[in-house]
Amino acid sequence: SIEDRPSSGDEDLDSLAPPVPSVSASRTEHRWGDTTSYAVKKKLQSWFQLPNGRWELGKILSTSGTESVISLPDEKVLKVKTESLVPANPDILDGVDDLMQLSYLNEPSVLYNLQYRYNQNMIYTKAGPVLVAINPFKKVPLYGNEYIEAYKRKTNDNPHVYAITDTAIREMIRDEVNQSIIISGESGAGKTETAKIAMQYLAALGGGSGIENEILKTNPILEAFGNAKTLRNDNSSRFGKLIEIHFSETGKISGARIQTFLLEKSRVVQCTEGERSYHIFYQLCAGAPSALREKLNLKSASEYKYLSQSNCYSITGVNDAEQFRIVMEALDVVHISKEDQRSVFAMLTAVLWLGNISFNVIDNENHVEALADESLFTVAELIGCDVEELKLALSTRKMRVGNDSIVQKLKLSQAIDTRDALAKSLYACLFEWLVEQINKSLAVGKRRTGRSISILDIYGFESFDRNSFEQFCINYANERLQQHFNRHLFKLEQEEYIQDGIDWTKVEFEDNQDCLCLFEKKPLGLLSLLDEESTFPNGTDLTFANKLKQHLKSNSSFRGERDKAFTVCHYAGEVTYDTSGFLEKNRDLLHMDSIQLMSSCSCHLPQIFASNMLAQSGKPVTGPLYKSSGADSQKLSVATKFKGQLFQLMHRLENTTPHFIRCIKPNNLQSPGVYEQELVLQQLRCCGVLEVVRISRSGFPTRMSHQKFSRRYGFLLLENVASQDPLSVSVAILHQFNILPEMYQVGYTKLFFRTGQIGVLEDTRNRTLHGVLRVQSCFRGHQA
Ligand code: AD9
Ligand code: MG
Repeated sequence: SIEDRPSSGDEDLDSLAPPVPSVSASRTEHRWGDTTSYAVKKKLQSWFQLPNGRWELGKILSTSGTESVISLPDEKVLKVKTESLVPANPDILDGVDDLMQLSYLNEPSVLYNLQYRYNQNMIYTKAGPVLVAINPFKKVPLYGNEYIEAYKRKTNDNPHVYAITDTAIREMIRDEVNQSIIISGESGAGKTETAKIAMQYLAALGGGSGIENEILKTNPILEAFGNAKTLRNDNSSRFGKLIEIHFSETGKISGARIQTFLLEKSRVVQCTEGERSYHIFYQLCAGAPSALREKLNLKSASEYKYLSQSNCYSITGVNDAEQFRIVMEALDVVHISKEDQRSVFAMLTAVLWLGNISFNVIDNENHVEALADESLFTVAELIGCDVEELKLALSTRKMRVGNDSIVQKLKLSQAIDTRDALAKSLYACLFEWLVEQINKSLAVGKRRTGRSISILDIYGFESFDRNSFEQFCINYANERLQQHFNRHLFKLEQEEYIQDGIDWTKVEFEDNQDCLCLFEKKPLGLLSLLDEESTFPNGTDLTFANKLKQHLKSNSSFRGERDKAFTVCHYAGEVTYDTSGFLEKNRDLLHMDSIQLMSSCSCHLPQIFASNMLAQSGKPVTGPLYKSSGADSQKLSVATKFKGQLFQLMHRLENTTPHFIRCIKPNNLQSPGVYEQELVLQQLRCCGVLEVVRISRSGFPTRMSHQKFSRRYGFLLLENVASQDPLSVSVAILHQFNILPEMYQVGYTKLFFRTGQIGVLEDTRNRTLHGVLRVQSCFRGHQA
């Protein structure tokens, strides 16, 4: 099949290019001696890095071997080392829409090109096969029906999420292969917005049955329950999401399936100053109608400890009450019954009231008992359990010693942990249940065609001052994704060249296999060691950290740190993790007493949650419920479950044609118009954008089998070649059209072309075909 990646467009620009530089994998381009000397010789514009790190465009006035004199825009004239100059592109290339078109591909030129476009609201730029999207942090006039229509009709060919989504649809139909759109980037870079924009386009093109509206309405619901304001993003997704949109034979949307990954549930009970818990809590408190408030005994957000601890209730520009109405409406659309909706709100309120339950010390051994106050009564009422049982579940633990069952009283910290674990569990189960209900509503009928487009919006790489278990999992997921990206854009591409026997100098790329091994190796990898330590009754975060240091010290991606910390060298940078809380978060235990409490509730949601939990741990509801540890050791650890989910995800993605979008955050202020070079550069580097462009540019992105090529263009040949084999016909075509030898390679089975080469042939073919058709229709006209 033809795999014509986006062409570099204006071919005349090629003549401006210096001699094609040798392919190099170095990240800094200073070492491109040959191109620098070319620029110096021609006295072209050149980039010069100021001591503060900013790149300035200078004009080379004179050069004497190792030293050059340049003039900067502010008229300043500087004498600099010639080797520190980086060639700049001619003005005519300002703001090209594909970085592949840059004559000089180096960091300052790429930064400048993206900034040039960004300043004019052109937030999308191609980097070879990858779409780069820079967050505008403001409304840009690039979306809506008019734009959708233009991309559909191909009258707008500027890079866009719509364009990449359009390609995905076409390739799905043409090749009968499932597609995926993989969106990555740091927190706040715009992944979720980008995913919604892609969904909009799919809905517009594949809509008609009404299911597309349901699919779009899942966004406000999942964002309400799974997003929160963080210091980095007012609407930060705290879960990963893959939405698989199915199409019928006629190209219409027939249904969808959502898979979510690892919700950050610690946020329900604990959240940093200035951040918020999940949006839905504030929306409910602000927007619930009075009848509902009364029924739930719902107060305002500031009255709940879980919400008040971080001292942040509102988000600039967001009306929570209004959002609540939008969510309620969306719940209707995805067929969550009114009764279920009421149960959902009751669970949410129960979680909030749980946080207000406090404890009294009852003996001189510091054992405690839950205070029988409004909080306790309301929780019991909302989940439908006996107040005494709730009190017992929060203040005691039943244990089995031999054949006897004994009751142990809890100390304050144990009681608080038990209470918080119940709150987290209730919320996480609610989230899962909701996704399941949505999936039921969106379910594809029995007539599956198996054709789908999946959109992946997963939390980006995170590196904070203090990094915990959540960042550990998130960054592990990003390593997996990065490998997928590398495999497709570097490895598979080059393997194909080599397999087909073409002349190719291998491009090196930052392989992250070592880091993945550090996580996954058995038995001495981060995940295995974490699981092992989590099952030891005496294991602590400190013993875990020490084990890592003991076993992994020789691994080049690992470094032990003082106390309980360790550092991992990720593809995107080094991150130091503090192991405090790792074991507990990985075990994620909910005591049997709490599960049993939930299964005894008269409300149906807690019952469902309890039986799901028991099913997951493979335990019967009856029978020996208590073990000496009071915990259930058969349950999969969080890290292991997550790893399994990721493997399954990768397996699914491997069977699709991927389309990559890299979102970039231009500043940390969430402000429009601010473009911080260093920040952008660091993101471009960590996802290998320059390398991708380089490989695409020096590679042969268009390829076609000898058969297909000879069939498609053979009729354009002036001499009759009907009797010849496809290879000879192909070669004859190449000669007739004067395709330069450096512009293509003949492989064993395919022809490989540099960007834009096939365009001439396609044009001639179209013109010829059109001519023939016109002649034919004229001829028919005459006959009639
Ligand atoms: V996180 O990893 O979930 O914390 P995301 O998903 O990468 O993050 P998000 O899509 O939520 O970031 O974007 C952050 C904010 O940037 C949005 O709330 C918008 O205010 C803003 N944004 C992002 N993309 C666009 C856009 N195409 N147009 C306008 C945008 N604003
Ligand atoms: Mg997001």
